[in-house]
Amino acid sequence: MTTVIDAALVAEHNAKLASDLKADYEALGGMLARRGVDIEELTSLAQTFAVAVPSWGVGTGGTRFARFPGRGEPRNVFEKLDDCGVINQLTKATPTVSLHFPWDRPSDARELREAASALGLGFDAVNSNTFQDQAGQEQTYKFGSLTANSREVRAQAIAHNIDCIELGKSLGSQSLTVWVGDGANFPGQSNLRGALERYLESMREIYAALPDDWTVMIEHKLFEPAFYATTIADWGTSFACAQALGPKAKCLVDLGHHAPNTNIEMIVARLAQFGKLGGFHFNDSKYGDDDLDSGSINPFQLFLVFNELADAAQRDGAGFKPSYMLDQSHNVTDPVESLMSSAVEVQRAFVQAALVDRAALAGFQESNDVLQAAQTLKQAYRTDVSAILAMARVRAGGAADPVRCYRASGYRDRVAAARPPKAGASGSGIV
Ligand code: RM4
Ligand code: MN
Ligand code: MN
Repeated sequence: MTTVIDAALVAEHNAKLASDLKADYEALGGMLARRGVDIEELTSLAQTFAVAVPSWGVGTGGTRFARFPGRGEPRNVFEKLDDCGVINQLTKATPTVSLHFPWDRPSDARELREAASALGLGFDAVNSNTFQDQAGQEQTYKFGSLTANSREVRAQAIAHNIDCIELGKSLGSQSLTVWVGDGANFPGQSNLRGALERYLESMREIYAALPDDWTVMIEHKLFEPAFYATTIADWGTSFACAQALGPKAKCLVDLGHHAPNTNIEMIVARLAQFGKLGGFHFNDSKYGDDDLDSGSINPFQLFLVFNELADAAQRDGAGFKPSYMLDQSHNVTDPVESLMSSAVEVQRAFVQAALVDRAALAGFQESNDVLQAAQTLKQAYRTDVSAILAMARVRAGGAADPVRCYRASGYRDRVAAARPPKAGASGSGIV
């Protein structure tokens, strides 16, 4: 396996931090032991955690107003993979990449698959894009894609999704995520029920092209780019469509795709209860689809989501395995640093949720001891599990402190020199 960062540099970095980490780990281990928790079990559990990196996240994003490019942005899917290789090498928590077509369309799928496996990477869900027109495309998505009035437009959008499945098959992916921006900007612009009927009709054709071991994930989003009425705006619509399509259709929860203050953990509980929780796009937000770094605004919400996931795993056993993916847009930070720290924040929530004393919680719920029930969650959430996460990384060959190690490696300077920006290119990311 090729490592993008020199393995000796990572080892040297870890050696420098080894005695501090040992002391922190032992102190935390002692504290947990007094609570009857074995730190080693948590560290092994932390090592099982994996979240996919979105290929579109390694370039600088942008807003509707501007995009301020970063240095050394990847200019093609192979360079994106290198950046993803760094993220996984240092965090050991991101072994897969989620690709977005046509942005990442390879000319040779085998070459791409080999490049990924040389870096120790695989592929998670592939994503279709019918929210933008592509050069040379015959029909425009200005008035919708899978829900469009025009049969030709719908046919083009369906064909693109089927093409994504084919590409995904050749890359070893096993799921397709469909997010459409379709909807209306004005009351009366479109027949609300008719649009959803057309969506289902289109999705049935895509569903029919899925291999038996594939899943299609329906991603809902409250608004934007359709500001008055988005066709797949909420989990209820997503759930109804997944139900109507069949067992291979599930729902994807992007944390930023809800109104502020929505109880997202309850949505997670509902979807899990009815067997329709397909996966996540993790990010954080203050107002809308902000695509900020996971855990940067509301880490308690992230913990509560993982608390529901731990509950579902306990109830449903090994069959319960939603996909974990990041979906973020980095405008003012180095995307590699943001993605590394975000992966660690999601992993932190996963480990903290495992610390919840579920039997005690169930007892307090049963006896209506509200305060103690709430305190049981808070005790887990307040526990600083950083030493567990660092130890899990170091034991797997990752970095004790991924951002510090990354900065010491000089990777960004190296790629800045090797990847001069292409004139006129918007780079990767969502613009
Ligand atoms: C959307 C949505 C999708 C992603 C695009 C790039 O807001 O979150 O998951 O495909 O952004
Ligand atoms: Mn998303
Ligand atoms: Mn989004």
